[in-house]
Amino acid sequence: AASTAAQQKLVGDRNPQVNYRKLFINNEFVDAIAGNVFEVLNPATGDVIAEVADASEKDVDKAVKACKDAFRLGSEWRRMDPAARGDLLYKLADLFERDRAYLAALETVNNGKPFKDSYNIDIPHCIAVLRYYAGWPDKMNGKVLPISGDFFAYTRREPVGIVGQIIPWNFPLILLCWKIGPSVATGCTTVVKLDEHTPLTGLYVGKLIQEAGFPPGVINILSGDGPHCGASIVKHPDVNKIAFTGSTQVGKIIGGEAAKMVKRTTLELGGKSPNIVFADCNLDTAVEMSHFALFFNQGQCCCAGSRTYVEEKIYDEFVQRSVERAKRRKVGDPFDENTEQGPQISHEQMDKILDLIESGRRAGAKLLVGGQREGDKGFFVQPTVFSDVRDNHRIAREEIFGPVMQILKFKTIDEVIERANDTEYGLAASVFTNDLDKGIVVSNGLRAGSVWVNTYDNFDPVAPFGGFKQSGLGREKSEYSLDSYTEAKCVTMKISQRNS
Ligand code: TXE
Repeated sequence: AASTAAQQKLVGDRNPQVNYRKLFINNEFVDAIAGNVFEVLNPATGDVIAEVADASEKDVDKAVKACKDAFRLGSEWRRMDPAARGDLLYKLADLFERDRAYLAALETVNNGKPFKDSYNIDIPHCIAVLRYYAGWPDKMNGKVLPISGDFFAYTRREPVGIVGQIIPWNFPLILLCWKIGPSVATGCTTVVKLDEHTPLTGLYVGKLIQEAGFPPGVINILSGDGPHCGASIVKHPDVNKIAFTGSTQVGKIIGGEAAKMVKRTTLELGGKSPNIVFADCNLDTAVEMSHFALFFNQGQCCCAGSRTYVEEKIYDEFVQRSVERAKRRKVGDPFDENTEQGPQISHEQMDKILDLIESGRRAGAKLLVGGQREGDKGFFVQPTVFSDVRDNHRIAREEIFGPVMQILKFKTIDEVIERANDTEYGLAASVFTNDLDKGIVVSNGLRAGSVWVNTYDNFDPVAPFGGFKQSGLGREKSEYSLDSYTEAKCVTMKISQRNS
């Protein structure tokens, strides 16, 4: 019976009901003021799943007004005990746990990622992140400062205020939790914009927020596009901070706009992360983890290990084994429990990937497996591996965001560190070696925010995540994330006499 129960867990509902299609403002579901809607697709079939409200500037105004009211001095939210804010996050995490199968099914229908990943990776990670942040509100201590003279001085860590959060489609729920977690923990109020491809789970979270008992206006959730809805949030004069995850191109526009009003900004952008495999590694582990580093989530990870540098001595064998592994990768119906790879998010993304594959072929890289669209329904791309890739090929410089692996050859440590760092990005990197010294020296030499040694994609909530260089600004998760959601206020008081 136990094993039957375990098996049943992995059967996801292919037709989860979509009950929440409206904007979540002030704890209510409302239509967009202009009455507009847009279609949401299932990327595995290309079929329309639902029509959802399309927020525009007026709806953003309404949501920001709700944030502002919730943040007023003396409001329920401002008066709430810090520990009680934590309790709300614990409650929300419990509701994610209760609805795990439903949330996972809805995420898979809308995003295309395998149900077993949504169920075993995405939703448990969301729960862990919410619980991590739930523990913070009553631990955000200020300091008493040993100031000179007859004064008494202390600092307070106050909420930055109204936060606008814009998220992409590759991890719709995870990135929502990465953003609302610190916002709630620090006592901010938030307007979130979901990605136009994947708004369904985020709108459902509105219902969970209502159920958890958050005061109205603390978290508002909008579905809408980038240029109208997203841009209006960024430009809104009452929004104090912007947190964005998405392309480097849009990140630069948002960073520029925000800077005009001196808004705080955190940006989580693109990457072209190097994965360095030394000859002294455990080859089985290195092949499997390098495969995972690139192909996980259909290759749609900002930190994908998309430049695999392999030491000359093991290059041929590594290439051969990686090709065999890619050939075994199961592509198809995301609800089939053997499926490892579902569709890309959209026709547009699929075309971008196929175009980059073509550029690799034309540039002279060796295409060893894949290279084509898979089938003619949905947006599937074959697992693809290139060897003989050169540093100047487009496929070695641009973010592909798809299931396309580039394997490059290197000889020495100094050479590989220099080549690994020769990029405008700096999000993640990894090293495979059994030589401790090499592991540390290379990790310290890499200009990237996360370096994994003999592993990849470790996303513990306790660990910070963010980019060097054009991969971003600031850090998410971990205690480092709290700085960007708080202002340090220093209160200095004249007293009659200070003693030691
Ligand atoms: O991203 P966009 P797209 C990369 C990846 C992918 C490429 C394009 O390489 O192929 O970006 O994807 C909102 N003001 N990443 O076009 O446009 C938009 O509505 C305010 C990496 O989907 O950056 C969505 O909510 N907001 C990335 C979000 O920005 C705007 C994940 C991301 O969309 C806006 C996704 C504007 N002017 C794509 N324009 C990662 N770092 O993981 C768009 N948006």
